[in-house]
Amino acid sequence: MTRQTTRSAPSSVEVVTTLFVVLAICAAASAETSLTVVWSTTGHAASVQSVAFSPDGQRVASGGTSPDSAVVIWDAADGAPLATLPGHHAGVISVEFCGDGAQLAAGHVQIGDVYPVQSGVTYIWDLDSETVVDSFLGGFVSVDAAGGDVLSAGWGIVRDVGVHRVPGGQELADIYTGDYITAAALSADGAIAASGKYEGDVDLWSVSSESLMRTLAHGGPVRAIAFSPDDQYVATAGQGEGAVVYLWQPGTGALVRTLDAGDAYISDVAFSPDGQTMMAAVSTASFERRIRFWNVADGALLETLNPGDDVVNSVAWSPSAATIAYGLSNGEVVVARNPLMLAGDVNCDGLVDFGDINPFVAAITDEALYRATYPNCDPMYADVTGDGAADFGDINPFVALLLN
Ligand SMILES: [Ca+2]
Ligand SMILES: [Ca+2]
Repeated sequence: MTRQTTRSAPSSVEVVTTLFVVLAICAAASAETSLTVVWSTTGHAASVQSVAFSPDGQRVASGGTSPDSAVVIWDAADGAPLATLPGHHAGVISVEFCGDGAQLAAGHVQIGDVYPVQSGVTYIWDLDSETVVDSFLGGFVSVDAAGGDVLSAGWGIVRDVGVHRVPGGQELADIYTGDYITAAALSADGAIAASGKYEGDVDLWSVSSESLMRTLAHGGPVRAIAFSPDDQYVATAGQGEGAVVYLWQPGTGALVRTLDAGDAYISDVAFSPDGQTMMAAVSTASFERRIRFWNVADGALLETLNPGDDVVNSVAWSPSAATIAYGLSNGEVVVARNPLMLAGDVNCDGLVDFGDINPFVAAITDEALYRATYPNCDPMYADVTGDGAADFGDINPFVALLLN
């Protein structure tokens, strides 16, 4: 009897093992997805500190630092500049659309005339007339889900958190925090204002009673705060000890989980419109710039994009989640595809196949019918070309996807 030393047919265990190795290699290879840029433009003379989509997804606003210190409004589909709102003071640090998208809140840094002290001021622009209709103390802005309540907080000597209703400017809260504020956010329902400190804690304030609800023990300087669309979570992120995204329950102050990729610092965080995905602009431990995506429910890192060498200061989701926008330290504004979105999967079952033909036809011909039939999907999944429009130009590329 000879010992069998030759390897003939692999056992099922070996096949399964090999398959797992191949899958693992594929998973590792897909961990950094190639970036699909829809458009990019150098619209600012200096660093873009903030970007935001309008509620209808048709416009993108960006705010730049000195010397232009301007807000530019772009066509979200192709990056055509629609308006430039002239600069004020030493730069724009924060922009959000408000008032159903008819207005824009822009937080500025201003330097005193007599003493060179910095403070923050927020201007409310009417976008039709391109005029300033209101102004509030504070440079970090955040808007509730309805778009009517505007938080403005902090910067320099301003240690206040204010909440005002637009249009009209009615004051809902004016809270003196006593702290050097480095980030702020308003909950989706407008009931809670969050302010982050350089020292590391994040305070949650009741807007109605103007009182401190609780303090979240975020470690290290806070650079970004965001509430999930259902206010189930508040995310805090920053640098130092806290170069991770913390997810807290605002109601109890409990730390639910942390999203950690070993990064050096995080510039910005944004929940996807459905609240299921967290996007963050990060610098890695070797100071490479990345945009990361995590699954909120279990903290799994889903995707990483490499946007180049310039710092990503700000990230934003389009309302449909088909695209993202980001602003760079070199003055560029970029709109790119959401890497988690499978173009052509128009019925959102995770596959691009013949089952997508009918929803594709509906998406490009009858959007109302499409939305009624697929309420949890989005017609932008039919935008196979990635030009921001789901239309007849997508037919041939969609057919090619089906046949390949
Ligand atoms: Ca499908
Ligand atoms: Ca298209």
